[in-house]
Amino acid sequence: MIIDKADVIVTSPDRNFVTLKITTSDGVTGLGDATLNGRELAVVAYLTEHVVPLLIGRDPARIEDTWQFLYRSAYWRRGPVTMAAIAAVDVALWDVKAKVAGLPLYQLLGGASRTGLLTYGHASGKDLPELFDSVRDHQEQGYKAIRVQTGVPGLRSIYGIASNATFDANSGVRYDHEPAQRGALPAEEDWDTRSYLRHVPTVFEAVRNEFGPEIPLLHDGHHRMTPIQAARLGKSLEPYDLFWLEDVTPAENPEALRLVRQHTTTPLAIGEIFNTVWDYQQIIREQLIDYVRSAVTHTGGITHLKKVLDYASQYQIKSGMHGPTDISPVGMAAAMHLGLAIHNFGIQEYMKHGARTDEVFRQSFTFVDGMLHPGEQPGIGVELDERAAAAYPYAQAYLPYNRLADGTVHDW
Ligand code: CS2
Ligand code: MG
Repeated sequence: MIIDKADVIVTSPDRNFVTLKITTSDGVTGLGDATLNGRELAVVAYLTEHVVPLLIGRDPARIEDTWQFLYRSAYWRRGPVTMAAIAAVDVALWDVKAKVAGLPLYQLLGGASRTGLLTYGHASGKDLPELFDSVRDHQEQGYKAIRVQTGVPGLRSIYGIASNATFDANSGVRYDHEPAQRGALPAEEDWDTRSYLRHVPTVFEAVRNEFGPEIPLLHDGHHRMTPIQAARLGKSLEPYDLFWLEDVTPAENPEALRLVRQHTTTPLAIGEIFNTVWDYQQIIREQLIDYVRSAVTHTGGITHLKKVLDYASQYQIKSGMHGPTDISPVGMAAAMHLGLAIHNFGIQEYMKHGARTDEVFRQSFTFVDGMLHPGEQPGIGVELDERAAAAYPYAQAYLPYNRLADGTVHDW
């Protein structure tokens, strides 16, 4: 059996998705997610122009060898575009291998280490009443753990607030916050860290008073604070016993987390913009994080992310895989198979996709009583309807960016 065909499929049902579909000489197909939000076409070009020609004629069963070949023969290594392209090939080959074996992928990764995957959803509100409604709405959907994002008085629109986002024009259903906005240019948002730092602890106090001490609560600082501001936020949130505080400070400088660790015991999650184990080496070795936030789609696939998580497990650091709407159902399914098999699973992020996305990607994974399960279909359990996909052509979309009051560009 050899790789006969490799197609790069771009579709935009509710948002842009890039999917690699590998077909073998025996007609077995495998899918891999290559969606890089706001830079989708860069990965399309990397795959189409440089990777697909290298795949034709290869033995699809040699996954590790193909990974090493794509990583080392490119000479230029790492980075979001390269690692998303390699991830798509990797997951598609694992999908093929599991289908050939007639098994759900998690069985090839060592079998199930649990009955399902604890999951968190995104509750948000520009004010407390709206936030409380959103928390209740997610509890009614079954979520057992909830991420809380709030508006900040004085700021027009900030990350994570669904009411700032879009309604599904067709179904009228408001699905969670979709940060990438269709259009020729990125939207500019405003930011002020001091008003945010004053406001957020009051919101968590109110949420705990309203919903009690048990419910696991998470928050995303979305890379916006300096190390000492991040340390202050972590400390001020300690009374509210967060499951984790995410991306508190830009992590290009791993030493920044040492200062945060010195001041707070609030658990830290980092890594959704990381792409290889090298991004994690120091912060794992120095025990500076508690959760690895990488997605399979952005970290070289199952082959590489499993190595990151195996390394993390030596330090009792758990997985907290990235699962927003810009990870396609293919990428989500791959994360679930890996999450079910590894020992050091922590929690899985899960933002539900829109109705049109569910039409394009037929999924066998389930979300029951707050727990995800990848299902028992051979492979990863997701199939792509190419006719439906063709009905939704690519639409330029950008993530917003921030400017401070004095006009300075700031992390979004
Ligand atoms: C976020 C994402 O889900 C998260 O934790 O950080 O929504 C992130 O903003 C997007 O994935 C960016 O594409
Ligand atoms: Mg995040």
